Amino acid sequence: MDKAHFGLIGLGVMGENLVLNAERNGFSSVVYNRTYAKTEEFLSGMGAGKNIVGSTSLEDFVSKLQHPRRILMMVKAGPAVDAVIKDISPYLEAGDLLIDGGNSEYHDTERRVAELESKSFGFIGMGVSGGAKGALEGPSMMPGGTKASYDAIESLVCKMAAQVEDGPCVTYIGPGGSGHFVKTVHNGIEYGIEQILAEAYDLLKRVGGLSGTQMADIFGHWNSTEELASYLVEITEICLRTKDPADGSDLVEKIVDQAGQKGTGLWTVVSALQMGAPVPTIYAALNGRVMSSIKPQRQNAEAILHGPAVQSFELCGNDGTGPLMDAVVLACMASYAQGMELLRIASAEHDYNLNMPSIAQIWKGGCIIRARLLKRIQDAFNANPQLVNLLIDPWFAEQVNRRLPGLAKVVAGAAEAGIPVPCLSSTLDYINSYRTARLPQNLVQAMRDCFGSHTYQRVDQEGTFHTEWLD
Ligand code: NBP
Repeated sequence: MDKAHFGLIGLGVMGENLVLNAERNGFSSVVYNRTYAKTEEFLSGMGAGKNIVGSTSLEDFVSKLQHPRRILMMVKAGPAVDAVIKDISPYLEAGDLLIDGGNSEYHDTERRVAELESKSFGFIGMGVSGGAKGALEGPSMMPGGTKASYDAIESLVCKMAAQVEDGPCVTYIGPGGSGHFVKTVHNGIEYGIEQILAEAYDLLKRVGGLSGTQMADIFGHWNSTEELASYLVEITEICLRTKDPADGSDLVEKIVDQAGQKGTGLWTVVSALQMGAPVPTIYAALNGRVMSSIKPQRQNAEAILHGPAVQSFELCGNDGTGPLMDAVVLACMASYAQGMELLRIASAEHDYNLNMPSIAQIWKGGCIIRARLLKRIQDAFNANPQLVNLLIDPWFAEQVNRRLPGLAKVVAGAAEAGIPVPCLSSTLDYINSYRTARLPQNLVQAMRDCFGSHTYQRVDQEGTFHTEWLD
């Protein structure tokens, strides 16, 4: 057999679908998995009859690839990536290229790019989003590393990616760990939107008294609007409509209310705090998952700590319009705005030179946060590449000004009904803070100077001041 165009290491759910995608697009492939039984299972199952061969060792794998080799690693993020790099390196030659397609922490990618490029191997850290189906049919991909390394994989990734009206959902993101950083922030935005939709569901169920099917109808209406049409709203409708085959009741009500996480939401929030970027909606979503995980404590506290009885208030009509839609729209917009602002700040800090319209473009298809709104985000950054916050773009500002009263009504109603809405209430505080020219931190500065002589600036005089407050 001729040597293969493309190699894949790691036949997990993402790897097996990505190699099928590459093969469908004309790239003959060779696969390697640490546990060989999985390779055999794949080649006799999903990979049967395809232009894909297996390999029994990394040496065998490398020998079956055309030079320069293009190798995609889809293994668990963390030490497994370093282990594969170490084990495969003795067989690689100058010009060969490794791509880490897992959810690696971006500092790890910075280190690996520097190490591998110094040995004349190319290294790309590439975020991949879209789950198993996206990996097979066309994901959104966020590759970072040197431009020369990206050029060597451009034809491959452009064919594999989801396609939207203005091109494939992949582009060169920037140097070092920028691809994995952008994927991390993508996931942070995803955390936000998932929690926002869960809060809407909670209100529709507990305040509105709606059944799963009735709630699904509302989400269906939302999915037909420019502001909310998105993959996550679409699957929320599906989840709420799905019945338990055992008794025909709403399946979602049988699921334990504890949400897991693998790190990218946490990394988004930690990076944002370190870089001074406000991401309160995303942080509230992360904290929502943490709160969900302490279920035994919550069960115990329910009997001890009392709140108001749930009372009805206006949410939305049968067509989905109303204060709750306003609240959900603004919170989703805030998640994107916060994520984009974090990218802007990180780009300056790390010299990533991120192209904001291009990032919005590659998120329009294939990925989990794909949404019609991304066209508006792309337009906003095209109109003003220096835009510091999406919410002050004219189209978004009109949305904020029109929908803010609805968001406030929902947060107030939820507070009076004793129902937690962390993402919605954080969004309200975020917008109210952002549109307030004078915040009360003047008093914080006074206290800091009072107890610690930290000094302060005055609004009416230049310079740095200290007062002996306690005399
Ligand atoms: P997993 O994250 O479950 O990883 C499974 C693969 O890693 C298997 O092939 C396994 O080999 C291999 N592996 C491990 Br674990 N330790 C290894 C080591 N020390 N050396 C060599 N191989 C090792 O698979 P996945 O869900 O397909 O995800 C792959 C990557 O893509 C992850 O970073 C994930 O975060 C990311 N991602 C996943 C999704 C998703 O929807 N699942 C979406 C986007 C990105 P074995 O068979 O021998 O154990």
